[in-house]
Amino acid sequence: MIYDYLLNTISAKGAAYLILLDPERISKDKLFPFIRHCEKCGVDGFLVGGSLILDGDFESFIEKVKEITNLPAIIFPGGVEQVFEAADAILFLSVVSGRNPEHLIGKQVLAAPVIKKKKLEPIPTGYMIIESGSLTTAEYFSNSLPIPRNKPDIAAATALAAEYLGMKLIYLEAGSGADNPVPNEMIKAVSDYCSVPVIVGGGIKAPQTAREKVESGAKIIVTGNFFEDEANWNLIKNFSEAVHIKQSITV
Ligand code: 1GP
Repeated sequence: MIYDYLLNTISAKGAAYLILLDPERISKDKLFPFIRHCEKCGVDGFLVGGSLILDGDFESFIEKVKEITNLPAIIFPGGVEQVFEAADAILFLSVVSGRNPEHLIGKQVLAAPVIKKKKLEPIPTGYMIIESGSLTTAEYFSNSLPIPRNKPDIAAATALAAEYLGMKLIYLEAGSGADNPVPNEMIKAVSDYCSVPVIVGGGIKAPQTAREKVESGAKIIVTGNFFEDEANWNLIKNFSEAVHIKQSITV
């Protein structure tokens, strides 16, 4: 089970590091060297998904990822059409920060039978969109208001409600390419207040930032955008060491 793999990784390394692969943003010829490099650098797995798939064939993309690596490929769905059996699991997201019923339960009703049919492991995840500067794709597509970034108490109460509803992960999302990542103070408030692991992603562009998020209580760090520029690949190891707080002494 991938959820157990994540818990074991967190327990062994202090936190887990996942890289987001967006089929629209990485070319097929770069996929192989990128994934191999991630493996060498100690990345713990991949989220696969995107808000919009214009050109790419998502299914063959996931199949390709799984041909290359034994690391988990977890679907991070941008829509109900992004459910494919080649993946190891799927984040079964509910946008609990918003009040849009379509993204709280509507899409989930459509996706659940497909997930069952494809025998994918669903990981129930309370998805919380956090204000991060300018309007993000996640905010726009969810058609809901983000949680104000200076309101850690709202974030903490929302996360606890998600936990009481049975969700097994809380995802604090600043949005891909966000101007500002989720504030440390908010991560601390949420992780002190609830007991399920907290994922933090969006706008993390330096290993030190990733480390601060882990020190504030994040148990899984996600980066995506930053490694779309090949010039940054040499920093993957630094990110990995920064996140794996139990294994590294310096960043
Ligand atoms: C987006 O949290 C992820 O959903 C990753 O964000 O692309 O900004 O790293 P970035």
